[in-house]
Amino acid sequence: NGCISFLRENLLTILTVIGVLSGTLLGWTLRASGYQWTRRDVMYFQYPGELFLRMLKCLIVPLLVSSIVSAIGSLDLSLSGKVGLRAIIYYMTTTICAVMLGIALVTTIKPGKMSSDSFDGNVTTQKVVTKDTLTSDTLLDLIRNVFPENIAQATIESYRTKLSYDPNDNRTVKGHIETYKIEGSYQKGSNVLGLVCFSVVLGITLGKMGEQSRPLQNFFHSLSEAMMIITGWVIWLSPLGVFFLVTAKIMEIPSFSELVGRLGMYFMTVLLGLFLHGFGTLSVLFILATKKLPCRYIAKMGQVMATAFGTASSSATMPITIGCCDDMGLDPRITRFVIPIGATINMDGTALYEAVAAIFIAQLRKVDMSFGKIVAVSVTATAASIGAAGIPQAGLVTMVMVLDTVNLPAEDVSIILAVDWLLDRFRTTINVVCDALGAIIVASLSQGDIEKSRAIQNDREHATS
Ligand code: DAS
Repeated sequence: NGCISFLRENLLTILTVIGVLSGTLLGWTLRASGYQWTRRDVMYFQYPGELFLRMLKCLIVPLLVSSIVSAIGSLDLSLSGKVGLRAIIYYMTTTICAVMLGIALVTTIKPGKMSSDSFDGNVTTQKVVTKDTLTSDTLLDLIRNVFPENIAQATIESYRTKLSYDPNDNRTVKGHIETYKIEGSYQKGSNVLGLVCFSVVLGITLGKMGEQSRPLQNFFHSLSEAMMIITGWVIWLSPLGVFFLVTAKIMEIPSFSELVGRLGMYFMTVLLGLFLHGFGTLSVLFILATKKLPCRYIAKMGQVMATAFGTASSSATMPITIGCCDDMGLDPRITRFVIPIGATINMDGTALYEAVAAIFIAQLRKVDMSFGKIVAVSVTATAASIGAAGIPQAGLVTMVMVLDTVNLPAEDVSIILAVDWLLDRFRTTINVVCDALGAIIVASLSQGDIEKSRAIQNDREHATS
């Protein structure tokens, strides 16, 4: 009956993993059938998965705001300051370690030098954009198939209506990319960052207001609990949701050959980095901070990792990460403070990937990476990971910032795009594991302060009663 209790405890995780695997199998079979699937066919498979993703995304804003406000509001100011400081120190330390590890690996393995002959110079050739292969109206998809400037112009020209750009607009592709990057990140990413800042300030204000803010604190606390209950319902759709998302993605991707061909070494370098960071750096930090082994906790994160891998969105996985930390018995005030902020700004996997990818492209183009340029890549990769939204392939958009730093054309993101859809899943999983381990570390480091603050609160309540 040990096995039965294991199955019962991990039923949803097992079903979600089966969803990912069967989605991969079905997607592969559909591709292998040789039938020319059009964009519309892919959408039929993608749509149920999109619905699941949107359900999770509906939870993000109310859960993020209510969790942070109720968590900080319920902690006394000195405690929330200490918890916040420990969280920020953890985020910066792990992200910088991830970038350093990525740079160490890519400069020793040198995947770009190994692949450069197979790219034989014309490093940015991709298949022709046709009406069906242009997966959506965003310019990012155009980057996926981008050509040298002049042909890209022709492509935009021919799809002006589809891309619904202003006919008098004569910006170059780079100009569009700049706009897309700014508009794109504004629309999708940084407003979550803005919400986090607003929630922290509101939480601090409620904490300062004391009893006067009790009704508002109760409102946000109830809203946070309500969101977690809804998460408990939505989470049961994960197996189906990730099944359709993965099937559609496998059907849609341009090529598998790049996985083992020209980008094979690059792919393995990023994976090795993510693995070493997740099970090396993070584990060492965890043991130093908590004097416990992380494997026991990581074993309980199956559902979180499976959802992160299936959705490739750490923000969409955030409600499930909070639920997982609750199940581990962590103080909800810490998890609702640390996880939402971590899901927004702490993306170790993304930071490592962007550093590796930028230097890989530089190696392909035989651009020598001076020490100064490597430092510049480290700084921008860290900043880009903070700015990246927790949505699928957000790391690709902010990658443009890192390429700019080493004067590489923004269009070069197309070189690594063929394998980005899969690397995105792995780096999102590491992003989420890092957030969850962070909550455990901050909770254990703050244990003493929490007990002290609880004692003070009890004395205060005894005094008033
Ligand atoms: N998919 C992003 C996330 O949700 C990571 C990335 O694109 O790099 O964390």
